[in-house]
Amino acid sequence: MKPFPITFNTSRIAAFCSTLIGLLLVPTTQAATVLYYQFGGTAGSNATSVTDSSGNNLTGTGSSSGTGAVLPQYNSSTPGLTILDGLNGPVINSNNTTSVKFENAGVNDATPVYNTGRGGRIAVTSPLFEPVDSTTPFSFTLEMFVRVEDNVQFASLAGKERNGGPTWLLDTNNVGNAAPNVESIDSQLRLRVDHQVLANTSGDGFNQNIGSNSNGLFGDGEWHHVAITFDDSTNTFTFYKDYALAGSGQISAVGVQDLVYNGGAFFLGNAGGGRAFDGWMDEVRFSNSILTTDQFLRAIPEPMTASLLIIGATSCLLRRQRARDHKLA
Ligand SMILES: [Ca+2]
Ligand SMILES: [Ca+2]
Ligand SMILES: [Ca+2]
Repeated sequence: MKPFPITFNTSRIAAFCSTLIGLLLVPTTQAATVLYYQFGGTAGSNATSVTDSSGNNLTGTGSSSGTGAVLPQYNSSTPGLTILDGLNGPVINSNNTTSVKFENAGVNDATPVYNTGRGGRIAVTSPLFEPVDSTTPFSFTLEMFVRVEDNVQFASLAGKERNGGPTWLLDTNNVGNAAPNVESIDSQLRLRVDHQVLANTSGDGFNQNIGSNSNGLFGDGEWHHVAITFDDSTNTFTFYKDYALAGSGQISAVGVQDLVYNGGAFFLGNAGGGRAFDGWMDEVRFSNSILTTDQFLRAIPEPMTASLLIIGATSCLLRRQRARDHKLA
């Protein structure tokens, strides 16, 4: 019997090795969803225990604080029945029938006040929101669909708590008003970053504000997709609204030249340095890398798609009308 010929193709072996190394390296470099709250629930019921669809089981706990404050509740208003994982991406939620509604109790007073922290929130504590140590690169993306009911001054959307404030907080700047008893005409995306040394509750780096530009207005009562990314290599936050850039800013030269973590909660809707949000949130997702706008969650129908459909239908009708007029002439 002839021996089976064994030949070594060195280029093939090299290719195989590089593929193998690539596969082994992928888990440490691949983008991962840390948390994803789809807010599936029964409309009208309290969101006391919020399911995480990321696979990490980061169940959120609903709570409320302050006079007249109520728990966040599931609500039937949503940005769309279908949610896609990225532009033209796969369906990630095929039955999006509920969001979560937050109430600011101050807004409902007989004499409304638009800057109180009396409201509901959802929070979870997990090391998955923090770098393993100070040398570990930790860039991230936070995104959500949001709809404002009443424009509350400095309302907290989402953040990560640290001693006495936030490691970072996505909140809002009131537009066109500063008086507490008058509702602002709009809300503008803003970040607060407390990057003073961990032992301190104030000092260099404390309460740095980073504003979005005029594209960051979202308080018109409609659903919007909003997102921030943090680039750990440059310490830069970037804002997006409805998939368009809405400004960016670096952490200031004073204080710790990085984000400062201490194991505090990741939270939505209230506190952590901001006031109580009044409106709806849906499909909140936190990823441990910088996503591109094409990778952000998409809702069908998008507000943009709906208006394009109307424009399309109107132009069809006009064309038919013109054709008819032409025949008659
Ligand atoms: Ca939902
Ligand atoms: Ca309200
Ligand atoms: Ca950094």
